[in-house]
Amino acid sequence: MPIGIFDSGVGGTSIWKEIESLLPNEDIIYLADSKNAPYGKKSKEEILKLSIKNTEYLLERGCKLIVVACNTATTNAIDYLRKNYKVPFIGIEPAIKPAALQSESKIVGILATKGTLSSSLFHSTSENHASGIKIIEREGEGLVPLIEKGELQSVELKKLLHRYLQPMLKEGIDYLVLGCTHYPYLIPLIKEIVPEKVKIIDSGEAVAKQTKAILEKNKIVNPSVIKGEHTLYSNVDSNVLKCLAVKEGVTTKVSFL
Ligand code: DGN
Repeated sequence: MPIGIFDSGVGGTSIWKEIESLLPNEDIIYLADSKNAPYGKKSKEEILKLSIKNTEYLLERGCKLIVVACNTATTNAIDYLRKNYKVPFIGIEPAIKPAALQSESKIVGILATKGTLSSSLFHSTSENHASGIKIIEREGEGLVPLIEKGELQSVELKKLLHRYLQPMLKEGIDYLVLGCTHYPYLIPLIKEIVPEKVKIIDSGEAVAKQTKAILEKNKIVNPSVIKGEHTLYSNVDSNVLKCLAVKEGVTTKVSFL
């Protein structure tokens, strides 16, 4: 039985890569709901409806566990999904806690979507795990649509990143948390803007470790020693997914719905 992963587009492939690295024998089905991206500005009801649709698509394909590889969908839908479906769900949250623990300047920047920054889950995590830390929040408006279009080097993208990151640097951040699964694809550009002493962190590795732990706890680890099969579905015919789906040593089938 495969692991299912969904995101509001291609960004969650950053999580798929981490999970494949840690669990190379697992079969994985990834669903990119690019047609409805970005989720960031949609209402809670709309995000919930789309998350249910994505979940049912993956369950129809026999998935044994579902990773909600989208911060926005996690904050808005994971409680409902956990209550209403039998399979385990892994969600993703901005890595505020590790950044707060390691920050020396005690000033941490977070770049995420409006849906994530305004959620109660994000606020409770910040309050519980980052007391005494100044958090500089910034909505990455416009970034997800450009990443969905594959414009990873465009002038517009560079301008937006400058606009969002410069104020954080002025405030003295020493950690930058990427609170959207699309943003790891911006790391090369971000590194051109922020000095080396600013550490950039995302939640991909932590999600992969949590996935492994939950598979083990539920005794649903794939016993096979053969490398897993990977199918990435998208409801938009995009070359971007094909490009982002490339992972060394992994055979991946990309299909459009
Ligand atoms: N990858 C999604 C996330 O992590 O929140 C992007 C949200 C969106 O669609 N804007």
